[in-house]
Amino acid sequence: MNTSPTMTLYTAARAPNPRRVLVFLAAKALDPAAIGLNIEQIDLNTRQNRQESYLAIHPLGQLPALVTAEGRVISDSIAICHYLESLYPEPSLFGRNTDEQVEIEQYSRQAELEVLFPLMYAFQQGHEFWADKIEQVPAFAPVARQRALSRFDYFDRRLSEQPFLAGQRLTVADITLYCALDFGRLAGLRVDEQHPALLAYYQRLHAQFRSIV
Ligand SMILES: N[C@@H](CCC(=O)N[C@@H](CS)C(=O)NCC(=O)O)C(=O)O
Repeated sequence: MNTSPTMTLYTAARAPNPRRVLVFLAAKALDPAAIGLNIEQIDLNTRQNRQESYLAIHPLGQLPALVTAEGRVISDSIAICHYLESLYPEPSLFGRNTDEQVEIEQYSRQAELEVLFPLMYAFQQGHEFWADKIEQVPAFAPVARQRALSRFDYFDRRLSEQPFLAGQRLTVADITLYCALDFGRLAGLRVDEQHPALLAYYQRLHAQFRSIV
C-alpha cells in the first residue's frame, strides 16, 4: 500500500465541482490516503483561491485542481476524473466501449449543462455567500433555477426506465447529476415528489455519498 502522498487534490468544502472528484473516488472505493492522494482544502469564503499561491496552480482560481506525481496540473473536475480512471480503471465510470462511452458522455454533458451549471449560476447570482465577492444580478437567479427545474421532467422520465442515467450501473454521469441535485439545496431548488423517479434516485445516491463533501 502506498502511504506517502504523491498527488495533491485541491478542493473546497461543499463546492459541487470538487465534490464530483471526491464522489468519483468514493464510487471507485479509492481511499485517498491509500493511493497517495493528499487532499488540500482551499477556502472560497476568504478568497484563498484568488491568492497568488493558488493562482500559480490554477490560473482561473477555480476548484478542483490535481497536481500529479509528475507535477502536472489538471485543472478541471472531469479531466481529473478521466486521469484517475486511467490509473484505476475498475469499475469503469466512463464506459468500457464506444456504445457505453457515447451514452455516458451524452448524459454527463446534459447533467452538467442543463442542471449543474444553471444551479451554479443561481447560487452565484442569488446567494449571500457571493454578495461581497462578485457583482451579482439577483434577478438572474430564479431564471437559472427555472432552467434547471425545466429539465427535471426529462431526467425523471429517464430514471423511471432504469436505475442510472446510462443503464444498470452508476457512471460519471450520475455523479454529476447527483452532485448537481444535492447542490440544489444551496441554490434554492430541491427535487421533490413531483419527480418521483428523480427523487428516489437522488435519495439512493445521497444515502451512499452524503458524507463525501
Ligand atoms: N469546469 C470546471 C468548473 C470549476 C468551478 O467553477 N469551480 C467552482 C467551485 S464548484 C469555483 O472554483 N468557484 C470559485 C470561483 O470561480 O471563484 C470544473 O468542473 O472543474
